[in-house]
Amino acid sequence: MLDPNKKIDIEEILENLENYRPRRRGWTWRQPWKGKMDGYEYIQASEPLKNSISLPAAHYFDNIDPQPDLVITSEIASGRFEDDIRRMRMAAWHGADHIMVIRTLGQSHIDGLMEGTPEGIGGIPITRKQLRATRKALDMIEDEVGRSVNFHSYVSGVAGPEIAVLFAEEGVNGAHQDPQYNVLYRGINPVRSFVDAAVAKKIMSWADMLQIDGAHNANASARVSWKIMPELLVQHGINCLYSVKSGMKKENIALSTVPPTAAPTPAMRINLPYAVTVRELFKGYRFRAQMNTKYIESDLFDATRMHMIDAFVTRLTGAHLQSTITPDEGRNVPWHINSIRGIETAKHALVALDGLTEYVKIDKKKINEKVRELKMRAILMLEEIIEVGGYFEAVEQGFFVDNGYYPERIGDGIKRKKDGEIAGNTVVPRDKDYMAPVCEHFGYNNLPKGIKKPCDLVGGCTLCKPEKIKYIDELDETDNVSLRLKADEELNDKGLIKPEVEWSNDGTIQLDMTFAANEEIAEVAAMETAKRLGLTDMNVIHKTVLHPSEGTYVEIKGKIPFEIDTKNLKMPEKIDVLPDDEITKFFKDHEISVVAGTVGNDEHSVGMREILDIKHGGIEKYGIKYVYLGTSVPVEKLLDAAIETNSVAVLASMIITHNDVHIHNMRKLSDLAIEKGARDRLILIAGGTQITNDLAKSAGMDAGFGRGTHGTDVASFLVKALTKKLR
Ligand code: Z97
Repeated sequence: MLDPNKKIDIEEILENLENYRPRRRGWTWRQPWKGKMDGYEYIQASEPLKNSISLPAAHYFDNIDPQPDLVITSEIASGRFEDDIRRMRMAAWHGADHIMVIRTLGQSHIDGLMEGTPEGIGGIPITRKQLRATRKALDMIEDEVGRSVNFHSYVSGVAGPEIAVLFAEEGVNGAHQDPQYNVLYRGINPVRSFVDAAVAKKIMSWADMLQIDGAHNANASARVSWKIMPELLVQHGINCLYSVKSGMKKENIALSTVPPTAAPTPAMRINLPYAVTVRELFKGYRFRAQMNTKYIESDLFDATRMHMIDAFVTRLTGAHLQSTITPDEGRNVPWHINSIRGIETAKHALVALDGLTEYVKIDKKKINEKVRELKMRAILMLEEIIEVGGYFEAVEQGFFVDNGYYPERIGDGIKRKKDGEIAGNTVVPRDKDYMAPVCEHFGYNNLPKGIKKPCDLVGGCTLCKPEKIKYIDELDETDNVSLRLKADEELNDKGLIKPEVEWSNDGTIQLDMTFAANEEIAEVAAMETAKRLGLTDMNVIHKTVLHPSEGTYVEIKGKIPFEIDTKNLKMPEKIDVLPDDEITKFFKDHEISVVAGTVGNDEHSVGMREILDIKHGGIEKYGIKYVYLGTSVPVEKLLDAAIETNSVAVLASMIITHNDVHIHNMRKLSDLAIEKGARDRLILIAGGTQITNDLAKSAGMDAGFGRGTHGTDVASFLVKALTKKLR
């Protein structure tokens, strides 16, 4: 069982890995849940988590963390599974239950299975060791959060069927599989691709995996992605029906739906009719909503805005999974923090839009005209595909990813030859007497009479008898998980730590800065700044022009040339702040008043007022009454007022510090309180930019509060001090 206060132990996961078996097979949806949290009713929710991190504003609402009904996806693929596992744990705590180890390059180019854990293959898990270690870690993580976490990658390339078997054996829960992807984007022979897909889909069906198609890649590849809306419907249709015919359940087939356009176009008027069309045409299938990666640049805020608008479409039209694309897709560098931000955006949007359609409905009459038009365009395209002789002929003629709005065609589509391309010469007809002694095999199989299960002929296959699976450990002596962990261990043993964004202790940080200069100058100036700060391996990762000449914002990433020694870190004193509700309840049960003022010749009243006033969360909001005596109040007056009003505490603000006047005033306050016989019943608190708790206590105060103090800190302290007095 994982301990939330301890890091996940990768060594422990690797231990006895050769004998580990995934404990379940197949995809898991969230358990629907309806109910109230902190008095708020949720309609589109799922079972709450056992351990989680809620949204930033949750502390105003008793720290509730409602989970939306949709599965939330996070793409995590740094290339090192040991690092991915840690991020998966972070993601699961924030609300992701679909972890896709998938990136924009790689696996499809590999023609066979590999062993070991090489990190250089675009960050994808194609080895048994990677898969098994990840699934084992996720089994532990799902116990910790109290919800199933789906593990996902992709079944593509010439090695597709082999990968499908590997995934089925290792308990992978979902995968992208779409023969059109291989054809269009990886130049694999179309016939081979479709034959492989049938075999792979059959295996995926046995493993009860969720399948996501590849239509979104047309969105990302087209020059103007809304123009390919009719084609997207056709692509979805081809993969859906092909999957059903290969033996897959409709409920396990997910369409990869992407809003075809984004602002600055009037996106909603295009995306909404498209979303309605897809859902009408593909009833009974599942919908995976993803942002359009084509339009996600390196700007975090733009990605977030797009995500929110897209989530609105999701809530209006319905979906089963919500993906989270981060600006990293633009930069192609995975960052822990952006994965989490993406998940938080999805969770925030879906929870905030809970039950939206109870009040807001799509005007079907208005939208139907557009929906009908899209359907007609798609049907016409299908008809033309049949006319020219079928899918393969259509691909040869460049029907797909053509930037015309069908039936318009520009002639810039992707063309692939039915008889050519990668692995073009590998397709052979199956012999009449073909026989394979394996289960879940696609197509005809001439089993000897009396044999019901093909693998009975060989004493079981790996699907029926997992003990037959051969586990091969890493073969590469220079690039393997043990070596990578060792480097980390050496640092850990010395108590050293480095910041990270991608891999453990990679030493990378991000800096942002604004220069009052044009883009060219700002970029170079930013790099020079980073260089002078001592960073290495620097890159500009984002720029925003604030004005052509007045200013440019630049984000840089780079590595720091040092480690931090955690043994020598001076930890600040921890101030425990009580939850708001607890403070409010206390002061409801114990009505009190305090006196407050700035002391001596001090006219700085702003800080004090912020601590008192309700507007910025001052102590007033908890029901504490205060008598504010104003500025430059003599110490005597503060004490007399406290006694007269029967107050329990004095809040003395002091900003001026020359000649140590603040220390002098604190002492005076304490001495005089003793003299008046009131010290025992009064809590004396000093505050100001130069005040520390230690300083105040040494000068006779009960507490001191410095820069950054909020009303809640002071109220929290009052609760604790008064509780002690009451005992
Ligand atoms: C997504 N953000 O979530 P390669 N098969 C299909 C694919 O769509 C992909 C691959 C294979 C995206 C993920 C893009 N999708 C990234 C149907 C990739 C992977 O091995 O990298 O060539 O292909 O869908």
